[in-house]
Amino acid sequence: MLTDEHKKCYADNGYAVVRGLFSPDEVEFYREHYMQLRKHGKHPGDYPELDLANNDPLKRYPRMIQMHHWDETSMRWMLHDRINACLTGLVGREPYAVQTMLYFKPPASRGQALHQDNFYLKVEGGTCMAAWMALDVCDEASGCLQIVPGSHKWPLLCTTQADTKVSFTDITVPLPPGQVVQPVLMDPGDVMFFHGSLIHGSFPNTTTDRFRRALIGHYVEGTAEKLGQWYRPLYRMDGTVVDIEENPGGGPCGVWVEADGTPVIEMVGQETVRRKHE
Ligand SMILES: O=C(O)CCC(=O)C(=O)O
Repeated sequence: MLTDEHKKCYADNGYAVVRGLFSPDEVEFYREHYMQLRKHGKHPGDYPELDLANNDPLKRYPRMIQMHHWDETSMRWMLHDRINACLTGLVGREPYAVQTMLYFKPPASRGQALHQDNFYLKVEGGTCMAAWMALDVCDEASGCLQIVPGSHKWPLLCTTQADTKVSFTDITVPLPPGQVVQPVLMDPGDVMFFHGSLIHGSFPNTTTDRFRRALIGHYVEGTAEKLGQWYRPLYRMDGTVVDIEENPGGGPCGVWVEADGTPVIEMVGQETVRRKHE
């Protein structure tokens, strides 16, 4: 399942894609399950708020969050043995589980501006990690994930205003001129695992007929000492609850400056505190 190549890619680049971790039948089950949940109406934390009469496709198919608080299928997926084996194999220690999300990303919907997840989760003594499972074909037309390989070695950058015509969230991080942003092409059942400082996001779904659904889990490295205030309960991978000190945030963040003609990050800013993707 997890190879030395995955481990090397995670260490060097901040991500690893495990192909076919879930079977076509399993993926079909999850797709159907979440489409049914979406049809049942509003759920706590939907973003943006559900509005079936709205022209914005994201308002007709809002992202769901923290489904494991009320949906047993989501809890089982978040704590799944295969996900745990990959996360544990990548960093050498079992993580804690903290968040689930389902992106429907219907045709013609906006993406999500580039960001670092640990800006939100505020893990100290380690970082957060994501498991991002494709439920549909994810290509550039449907708005696949976009990443900056190696950016997991950067500190948290100070955020700036995002273009909300192409992103459903309103903050982003600046990149130095010429920085490569790489699409990650994925098939249903592939899972990408990534580090909490990896810069990632997605562009709009420009297709007229394809959803780009993704089931996502967020985790906290087992070494963690602190976690942002909105992320409770925190679970061990056996489903028992664990407590951890609260991180109020507001610490230093990095801005790009030029040193001898080369862009470098200086920690001269101060973080704002935001709940994930609000
Ligand atoms: O699925 C996407 O388009 C973006 C997901 C993302 O950025 C995240 O889960 O933090």
